Amino acid sequence: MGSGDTDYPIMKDCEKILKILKVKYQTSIVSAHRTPKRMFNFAETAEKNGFGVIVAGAGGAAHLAGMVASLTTLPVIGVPIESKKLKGLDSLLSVNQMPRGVVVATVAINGAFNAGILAASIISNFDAKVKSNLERWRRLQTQSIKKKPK
Ligand code: RP5
Repeated sequence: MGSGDTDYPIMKDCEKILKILKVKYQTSIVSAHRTPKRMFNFAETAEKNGFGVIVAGAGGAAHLAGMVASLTTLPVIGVPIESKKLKGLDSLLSVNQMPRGVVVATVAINGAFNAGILAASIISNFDAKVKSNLERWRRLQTQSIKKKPK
């Protein structure tokens, strides 16, 4: 995620679902603007270091996800973090409006939980345990929906 104080409280939601689905993860601050060399190094070595998916959360002029995507062929999921002045519309467009040929799969503003689900879904293509965890979680979610309001 980026270096803003707003980022981790939101990205914790991603950690939450990854824990539930038992997907191994690492959380780091990799600021596109303030630590560009760290970002470059992280993205370039991510595949070699065993990452299967990268979830990148940033807000405002949110270049992190797009720049990471430009440096790796791993799937990159962008989480636009809500900003104060424009309520995250700036973040959403920065993350989502990628040029043809470099892709960021973008979730909703503050959609870190769904980013975790999507990451798990990608991992489940080559990890049977994660697949069954995800299927079970989806079943439980369906069962938890009431037929009528109370
Ligand atoms: C903050 O600026 C946001 O939270 C966002 O993640 C950040 C982007 O700046 P860098 O971390 O790339 O410096 O407002």
